[in-house]
Parts: sequence; C-alpha cells; structure tokens
Amino acid sequence: MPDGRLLIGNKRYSSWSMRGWLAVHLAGLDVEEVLIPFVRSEGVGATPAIQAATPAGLVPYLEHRGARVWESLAICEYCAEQAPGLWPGDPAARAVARSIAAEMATGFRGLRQAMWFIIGRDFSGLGRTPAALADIARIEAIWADCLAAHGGPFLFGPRFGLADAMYAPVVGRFLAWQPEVSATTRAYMDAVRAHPLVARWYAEALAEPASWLLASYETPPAG
Ligand SMILES: N[C@@H](CCC(=O)N[C@@H](CS)C(=O)NCC(=O)O)C(=O)O
Repeated sequence: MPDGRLLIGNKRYSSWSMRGWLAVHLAGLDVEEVLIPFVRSEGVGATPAIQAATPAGLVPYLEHRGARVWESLAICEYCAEQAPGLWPGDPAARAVARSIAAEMATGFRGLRQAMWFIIGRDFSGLGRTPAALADIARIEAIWADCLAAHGGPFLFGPRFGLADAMYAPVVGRFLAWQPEVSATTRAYMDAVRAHPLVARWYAEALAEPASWLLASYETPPAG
C-alpha cells in the first residue's frame, strides 16, 4: 500500500505538476499518482475537481505519511528532507540552488504568459514578446553560471537535482517554442530532456487521450 498520493494535472500542460512529480520521484516516495485532467468550461476559471481536492485549489499536491504539502517549492523541500542529496551538499552552492529555484517559482511571468508549457506541439518562432525574451536571457545567464561553476551536465554537476526539476518545464517551453538560445543552453536542454524521469513524463504526456486536449493550450498565438 502506498504511503500517500500525489495529485497532478495533465502531463501535456501542467508545468507545476511536472516539478512536484519530478521531486517526488527523485526522492523515491511511494505515492499513488492521481491525475485530474484540466477542465476549461465557459465561466469556469479552474478545474472544479482540483479545487475540491486540494488546499489551494491547485496541483501539485502531495499527501505523504500524514504530511500535506502544496506549492512546488514546498514539495521540493519536503522531498529533500526525505532524501538528502537532492540539493547540493555545499552550503554556498545550496544557497544558489534555492535562490534560483525560488526565482523560478515566483518570476518569469513574461515567459510563462507568452510561451506556455505544452508537450507535443511545435510553436517554433512564436511567443517572442520583449518580456519573454528578457526572461529567457536571465534564465540562460543562470544556467550558464551554474554549468560553468559545477561542470554540468546538470545545474549543480552530474546529478539531476531539485534545481533541475524546477527548470525542467522551462526546457519544455524552449523545446516547444524554440527561442534562439546558446550552445550551452542547448546542451543543458538535451541533458534534461534525456533524463529518464523527464523522458517518462514526456512519453506519458504524449499518451494522454485526445479527449483531454484543450483549445486554450493547443491554439498557437497569432504569429
Ligand atoms: N504556485 C503553485 C502553482 C500551481 C499551479 O498554478 N497549478 C496549476 C496547474 S500548472 C493548477 O493547478 N491549475 C488548476 C487548473 O488549471 O484547473 C505551485 O508552485 O505549485
């Protein structure tokens, strides 16, 4: 019997679910995965079943051995307590990892609005608003600094950790929208995409039923 459950949304669309899911799997928690497909009916802002099942009305939401955890970053911290080593061991590196994870959790609205998370679509060249491009420049600088400091292929060295989990959906956005990026960024994207957990998330996203597709995500912005 599993130790709890993780509620997520569509793997094709839910970037925050991907972060929580990656953290839980990196920590090896034995939880049941409960996927509640998004609903976008006229006049319904968010999915009623998600609102009913979670404290903040949002996914991801983790219940584990009596603990209730929501907000991706809090789920990351909970998972790090369960499985030490998911943040860098060095305190200075760990401080940077937490800083960039928090920067991701609270920022980059320009990117998130213009280039939403989607798997299985090619929106190459679209979404290049000034705000999105400014966020992309900042993200590329963060990644370049971390990769140079720790030698890659992941942000803090050879192991895919929680900082990578927080940025994996950004890699997903870049793969779908194909902004112009540096060779360093491209190499990091390739490493993240090839990680077994990310590959599994993509495969499961692509296997979701057609009845879950939502026009609000699938319709590209006017180019
Ligand atoms: N700050 C939250 C954001 C979570 C969030 O916005 N989740 C979205 C999905 S990506 C959601 O649950 N939306 C409800 C809906 O679309 O019905 C976190 O870090 O977990």
